[in-house]
Amino acid sequence: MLEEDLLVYIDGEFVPATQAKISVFDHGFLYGDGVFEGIRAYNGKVFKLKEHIDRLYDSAKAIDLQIPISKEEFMEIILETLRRNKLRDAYIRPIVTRGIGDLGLDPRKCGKPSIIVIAQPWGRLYGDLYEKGLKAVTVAVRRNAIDSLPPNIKSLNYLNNILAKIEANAKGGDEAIFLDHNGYVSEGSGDNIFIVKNGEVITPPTINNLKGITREVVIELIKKLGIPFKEANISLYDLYTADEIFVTGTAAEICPITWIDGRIVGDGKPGKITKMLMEEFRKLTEREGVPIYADDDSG
Ligand code: PXG
Repeated sequence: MLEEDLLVYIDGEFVPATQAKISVFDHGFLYGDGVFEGIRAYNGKVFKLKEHIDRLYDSAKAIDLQIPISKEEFMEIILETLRRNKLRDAYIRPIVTRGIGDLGLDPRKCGKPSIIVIAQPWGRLYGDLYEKGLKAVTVAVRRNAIDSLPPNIKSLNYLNNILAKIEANAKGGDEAIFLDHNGYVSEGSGDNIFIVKNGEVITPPTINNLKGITREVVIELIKKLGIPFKEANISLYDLYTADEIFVTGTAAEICPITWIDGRIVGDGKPGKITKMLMEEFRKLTEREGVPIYADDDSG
């Protein structure tokens, strides 16, 4: 559903959402050849803007795509897109595509990359499941191998994740949990995963998953609160015997998992450490970020 009066940034112009279009010859469309980010604005401030822009440029570098503007210019375009749409709380989707080419794969034949920024109002991704917890299912489809399509690249090709989501939907789950090709837990279809066991929080290293910005923020919070923490490989056994499980992501924020593959997690309710982190995260997002409006004195 398109928001009729929403303005979308495309290559230097702000166009109404209904007219925001790119060429069918853009390799972003033909091959998923491009990169993107998902960013949130809370209370008139963009949360972790620089970190998201740094990751966008790293994703682009990894696929040998040169973004034709500076990071500073990109951040200003994001802020201006929010201003044009008079948004204070929003989900922001910057996209960089390879640009218009021919029907061959070769990216060298593409012209200039296209830069798109969509910003729209946003509620809670999982609705009332933040109180109840998600039902999660591990899926048969494995996370992209690190030596074929590294999961660290936030590319426009999300079919691996969509296949996982289709499988989770079919199995009656709210979210899919990926294993990697070695059988280690990787991440959710659009979020990173954490477990709590005997008071210690554990998350997999980012070799087999996206280096989540929310994941980083949550690790900082855990350390600040003095909660024991380690990065370690996680197995199915670890998932099934965890006291608490939660996922983290820009869209998902922090969301508890209370059911996995038919097993009840802990006592079936969001755990104590998960709830504490959810509260601290909420306070942080209200407080921190790059102000959108110059005369904003609310924060
Ligand atoms: N893993 C994957 C595969 C992701 O796509 C995350 C982890 C969390 O990263 P951040 O930096 O956001 O903490 C993501 C990002 C959606 C949706 O609709 C979610 C993402 C991207 C695009 C859409 O749920 N998550």
